[in-house]
Amino acid sequence: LVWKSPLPEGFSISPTVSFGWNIAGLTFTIPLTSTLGKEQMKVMFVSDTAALGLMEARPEPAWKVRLQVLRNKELLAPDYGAMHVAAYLKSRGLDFKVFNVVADVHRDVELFTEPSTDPEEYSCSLISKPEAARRSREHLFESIAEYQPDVVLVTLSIYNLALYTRKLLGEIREASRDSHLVTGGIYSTLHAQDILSDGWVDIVVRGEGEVTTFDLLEALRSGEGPSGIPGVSFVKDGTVIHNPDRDKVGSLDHFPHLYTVSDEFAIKRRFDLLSRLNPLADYIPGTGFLTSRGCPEKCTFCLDPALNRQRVRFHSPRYVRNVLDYCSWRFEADSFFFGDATFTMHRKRLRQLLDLLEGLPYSYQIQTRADYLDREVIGWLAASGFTHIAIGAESFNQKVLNDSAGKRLDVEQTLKASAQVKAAGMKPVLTFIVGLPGESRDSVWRTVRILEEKGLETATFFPLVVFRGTALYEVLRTRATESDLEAARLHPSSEEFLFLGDEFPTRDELMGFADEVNRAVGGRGQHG
Ligand code: B12
Ligand code: SF4
Repeated sequence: LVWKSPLPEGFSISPTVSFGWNIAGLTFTIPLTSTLGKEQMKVMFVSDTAALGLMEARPEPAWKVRLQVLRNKELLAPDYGAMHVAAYLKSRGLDFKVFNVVADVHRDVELFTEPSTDPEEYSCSLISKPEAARRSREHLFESIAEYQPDVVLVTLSIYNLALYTRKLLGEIREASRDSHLVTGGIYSTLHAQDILSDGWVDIVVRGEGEVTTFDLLEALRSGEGPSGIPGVSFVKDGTVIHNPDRDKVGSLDHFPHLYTVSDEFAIKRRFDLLSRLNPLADYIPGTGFLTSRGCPEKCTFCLDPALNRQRVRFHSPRYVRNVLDYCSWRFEADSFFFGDATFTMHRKRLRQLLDLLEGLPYSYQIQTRADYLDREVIGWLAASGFTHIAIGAESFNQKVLNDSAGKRLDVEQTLKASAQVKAAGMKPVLTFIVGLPGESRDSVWRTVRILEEKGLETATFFPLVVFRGTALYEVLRTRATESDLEAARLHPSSEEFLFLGDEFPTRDELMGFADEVNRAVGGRGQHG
């Protein structure tokens, strides 16, 4: 429930001061800035650009029939990060429009339905046809031409299609020459220099986008420009300037929740389509949410350490209950997914949160680490309706796990926690990486045998892809030449690189082996 009260005419308070609070689960929000004497700007969010990339760049093997569940999810997921930013702008009384370049255009479930049954065939669905991509593209550029925005906000977050999006930004620049073109998201945070050097984008929002974007829009509106705004990068007189980082807010509860912009991002439509298309309701829009941000660990393959610097912040249990109440009111689902890196990390808060789940219609799926799962916590989860516990196991080779993956975890802990999760009647969902430095094929097969022996049947093996910005990318750089790196690029639109080495010298060997192992364990490649 959001209560908004405009301040008296002419009233103005610095936009950086804290503005919202939460009493007994109700979020009260007061816009603290005045627009008096300033012109309103036309602000436009472009959502679904990664989905458009999937349709136009067609990265391998995304359009194989066997990947239809993941693909539909990627096509219909909103830009969650942009939703957080938009929710904050809305709570501060700032107007904007959202153009969902896929979800606004492709509204029928039949478009996404897969007629072909051969898993190795390419999709024959209508959404896979060039005509579908063309319609989304037209919607994007017609919307820009019609709306004539002053500011265009585009998500550039996912490495998998980063080069596609950077190219698309050039086209958006052409179509809206006089607007301020702004990007934000994970890739934007870590590669602002590259994005600005392309010459299309005016300003990059780095890190947590809520307050920075609001302050930036205010500065643009007043004519001040971005130079005084922490957390942005921009070009001045041909030079890229990176302003200092912005401190992250202390309490996440200061932010309104992302589903307060459900209408703008067409969440109900996305939810209806996906819940009809996907048999497993894991992270469907309207049924997913992060109750915390960040992770205290620093695995070498993960971007989280670079983004959150091992700091974890939590929403209060009461805030989480509000989101769940809101979603159960808006979307009729029976399963909810918490995408936190380590959902069970804070024991006391976990207990309080579980106590607040009473009376909700959901069962729950989570991700966490094995070292935050003991018998008592597992018992709590089972008793509170949790069904799937995803654990990043990475490798059952202890040396590889610690030295190559940098994961501070004992294999025995993972095995013990998984067995206890199973014994408590829930499903342990284990994810592994194939191709970590030092791990041989034999060692991976040993992991598979352990899974079989322990009766842990829900496991997926992902080939090691390295994101620029991770510790492992630096290792890759020291041993690979530029041309080796290019050869290891996942596909031409990607900024992910396969970690090719002695054991898996070619892409085909690594990808082929991962497929072989997944077939052996029956893995289906969920999210992540
Ligand atoms: C939900 C989720 C999904 C959903 C939806 C993704 C989506 N479209 O948002 C689904 C299930 C579809 C999904 C799929 C994939 N995901 Co995913 N996913 C997540 C998850 C669990 C939560 C994302 C979230 O809610 N973030 C919360 C917000 C608050 O954080 P944020 O996005 O960084 O946004 C903030 C800032 O970056 C900034 N910002 C963000 N966008 C914008 C835009 C503008 C204009 C501005 C100004 C600012 C701004 O402000 C935001 C608020 O502070 C994260 C893990 C995590 N803990 O974040 C992984 C994660 C984002 N996924 C990841 C990956 C690898 C994938 C896949 C590539 C997996 C695969 N192998 O296919 C696909 C790619 C799909 C796609 N095209 O988007 C990686 C991302 C790595 C990367 N950057 O490339 C993450 C970080 C998990 C991990 N640790 O590896 N994913
Ligand atoms: S892989 Fe998981 S445990 Fe490791 S740093 Fe990333 S989020 Fe944390």
